Amino acid sequence: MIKLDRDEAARAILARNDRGGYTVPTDRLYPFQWNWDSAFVAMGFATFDADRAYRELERLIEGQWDDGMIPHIVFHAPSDTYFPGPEVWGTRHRIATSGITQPPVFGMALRHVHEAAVEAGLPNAAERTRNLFQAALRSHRWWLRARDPDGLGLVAILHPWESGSDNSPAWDAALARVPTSTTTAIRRKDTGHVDAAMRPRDEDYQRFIHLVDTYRECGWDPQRQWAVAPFKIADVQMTAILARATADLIHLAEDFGWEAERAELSEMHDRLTAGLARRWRSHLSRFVSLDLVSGENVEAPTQACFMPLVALRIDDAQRQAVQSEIERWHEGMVVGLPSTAPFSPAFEPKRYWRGPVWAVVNWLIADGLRMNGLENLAQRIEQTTVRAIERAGFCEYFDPTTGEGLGGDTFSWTAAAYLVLGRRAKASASGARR
Ligand code: 9WN
Repeated sequence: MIKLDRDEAARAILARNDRGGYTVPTDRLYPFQWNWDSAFVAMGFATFDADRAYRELERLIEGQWDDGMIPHIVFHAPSDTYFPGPEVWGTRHRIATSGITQPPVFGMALRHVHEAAVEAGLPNAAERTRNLFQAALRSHRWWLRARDPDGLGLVAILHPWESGSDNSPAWDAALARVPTSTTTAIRRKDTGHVDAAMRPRDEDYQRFIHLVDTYRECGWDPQRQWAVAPFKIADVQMTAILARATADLIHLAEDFGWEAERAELSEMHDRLTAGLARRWRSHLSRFVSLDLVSGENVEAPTQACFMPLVALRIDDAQRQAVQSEIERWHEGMVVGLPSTAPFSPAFEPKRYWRGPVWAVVNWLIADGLRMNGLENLAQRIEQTTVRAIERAGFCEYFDPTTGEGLGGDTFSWTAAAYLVLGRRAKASASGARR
């Protein structure tokens, strides 16, 4: 067998998961195109093939709804290895899609891909960026209209799957109020691919599907869904990613001299960053989401609490607090950042979003730490992520207490994270030697 170097191995995973211009997260377990996975994957492709990076985003946009929403799954081609498939969602887009969305990393990816394409001298980069920019702008308008109708400066999720952190302890209290009854028969496929102990529980799935049934009965109309949603959380992770993506779109609008778009995006950005800034809780050293059904703060210590760093400039006192809090989360861990604080009673080091480390989360958190002058911590997170992948492979996630690779293997976004963070880790190591 020919031995590939790790960058080649990462590129080979992207090639292997390519289904014709879009990339599945991994074979069988996730056989369609997922929204935020594809944004990270596009940035991974941009390290060696800017044309293919654009394709990833263009194929995702084939699923964009007329109202601007970019769905969390685009079902380009049939597969019976995943539940819930298109028949459960019952949406009416030209291509079958799910009816909910996912974190809008898209705008961030677009700026990244655009810059790589310009550097590579790719012909028609400007035109492709312009088309995708308009799609991103439509989706950001959707976010504010559909998911912040009361102008809080925070966007809400109506389903845990939208957060991308499906069974995070952050949702426990809110999800407990969602009934377990479903009109759809639940036929889980995930536990046929991956050990059930590393996945959400059956009860979580009942509630997940109850929410899908509820929104399908609303005909996927955003206003009706907002009115009846039994699960509605103004999420700091989602808002932070949206605000950051908005800043990246502003950057592109400035580059291209699109003044009207720049002004519109700047207004959005001010609204979102003001909303986020109000969610800091100094006694916790973290940002907290807001449960819009109960009116309570979501105080569960999860990775989401640090995500606002990708969008905000925090002050000195906050910087010190974040630094010591993140160091506390690393105590006794082989690899950080755990998705749930190890000192929390909800911490489970192998169960999906209740403890394991996710390479793409670390990518964002390290970006936010660096933006806020916490370079050493950013480097430490990047380097330990890269080392975990080198030891365990391109796994879906990692046990923070042992570094063991878990969940699906040959994972596209882990390969993409390796390509991007591996370069940064090498650059910071050579900077340190100079
Ligand atoms: C539901 C594809 C997706 C990721 C999510 C992750 C997981 C799906 C699932 O897989 O969610 O969307 O069926 O478990 O939680 O972040 O985008 O990799």
